[in-house]
Amino acid sequence: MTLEELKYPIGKYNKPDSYTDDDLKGWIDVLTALPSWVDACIENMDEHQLQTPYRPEGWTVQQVVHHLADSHMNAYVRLKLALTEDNPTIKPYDENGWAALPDTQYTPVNISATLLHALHRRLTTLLAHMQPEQWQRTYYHPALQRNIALWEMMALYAWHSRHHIEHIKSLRERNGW
Ligand code: NI
Repeated sequence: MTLEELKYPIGKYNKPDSYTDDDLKGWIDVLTALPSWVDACIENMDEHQLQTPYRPEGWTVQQVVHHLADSHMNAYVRLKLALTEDNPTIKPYDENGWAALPDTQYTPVNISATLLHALHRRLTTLLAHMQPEQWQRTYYHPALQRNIALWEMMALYAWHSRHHIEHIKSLRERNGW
């Protein structure tokens, strides 16, 4: 496998131009399933396996799982800001910096798995009660320098969920774990 294939096992994120109700449902289904996918893909991993990078120079399995929690906590805050303020400017964060902080190193991976269950329960409860017009609400992403609508946000985080799950699954497959 090339480094690019290891890095982007499901391909890079492609911004959709539009969406259907079925697309939305599919993205929300992914976000609903993600915590259980995390449980399944780290099941029975030992300490050595959890500390193995999913690719050369890449994050370890433990860092990937904690990163999903970091990223999706930020996403949840962005969603709530966009639902309650007019096109708020959100705060980007240094994801590699976060992944290098001591909580990522010293917190057992199952803590973030549990966190993701709780977080995604609140996230998907909120999503299930969105009014159709609320999907058009936006936030401004200063690093991307554009507005992101909430429907597109769902496409992005559904991709993000599958992207990182596949990192762990493909590492396990390659190693016969
Ligand atoms: Ni990520």
